[in-house]
Amino acid sequence: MKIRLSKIMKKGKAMYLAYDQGLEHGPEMDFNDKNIDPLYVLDIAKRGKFNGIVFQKGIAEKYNNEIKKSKVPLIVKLNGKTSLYKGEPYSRQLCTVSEAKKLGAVAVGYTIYIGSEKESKMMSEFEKIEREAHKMGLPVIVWIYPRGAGIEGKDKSELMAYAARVGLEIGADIVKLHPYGDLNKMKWAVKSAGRTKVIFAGGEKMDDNKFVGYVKNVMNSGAMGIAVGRNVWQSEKPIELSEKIRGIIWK
Ligand code: FBP
Repeated sequence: MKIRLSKIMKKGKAMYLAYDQGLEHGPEMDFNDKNIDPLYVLDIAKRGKFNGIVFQKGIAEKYNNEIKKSKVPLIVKLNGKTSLYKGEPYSRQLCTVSEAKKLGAVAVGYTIYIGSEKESKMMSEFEKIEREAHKMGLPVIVWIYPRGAGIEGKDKSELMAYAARVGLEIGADIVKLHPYGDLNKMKWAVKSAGRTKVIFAGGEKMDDNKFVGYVKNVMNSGAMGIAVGRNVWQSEKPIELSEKIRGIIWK
């Protein structure tokens, strides 16, 4: 079956709005009175013309009518963990591909912590997800974050390229990376991903103008775009910022 990447990108580029931080970090760390409401963030995704919004299944289900009405493409994140979890990083599967599809997802996401002692468990969950999603024509986005015992003492930008390559090797359509190092290191990571497309994460909130500069760097690396969360929905002017980001991605 043909993988329908066109539903979550435009002219080979994309910007996604990530909103799974409520699970990953908790409300105290990332949210204020406005952005604690999923509908506030969905509205940013719509007005900011994002190519997809990333929700865990609970939000995708409880706010399903509004998501459908918004017409923002839904990407359901299939695994996750809280910030309270201790031990070797492991992000357990919480939703199946068919559940995500029933909720209206046009793509699914999954996190793998390469270097973790539990890496092979995540690889094995991913392998089943990838097969099932591709059978249904759904693209698979994999967040690959090097973490855990295996990465101690290793160079972070080399690990970024490794993460990118793993994305290609395991059959991901899009790999999401945390950026490390200068533009050349980011270019090398994009090259390492071959025909798997690369998006970079946004990271902790920085000044809006600084973030615009960061997005320029991301696009100069050859990446297809970004999957940003906090930098947009924590901004005082999220729509204005989204417009600026759009201007860079599709310049
Ligand atoms: P941000 O743009 O807010 O950094 O979001 C990107 C993201 O990958 C989210 O999807 C996820 O919740 C978060 O970062 C995980 O961050 P970390 O594991 O580094 O705490």
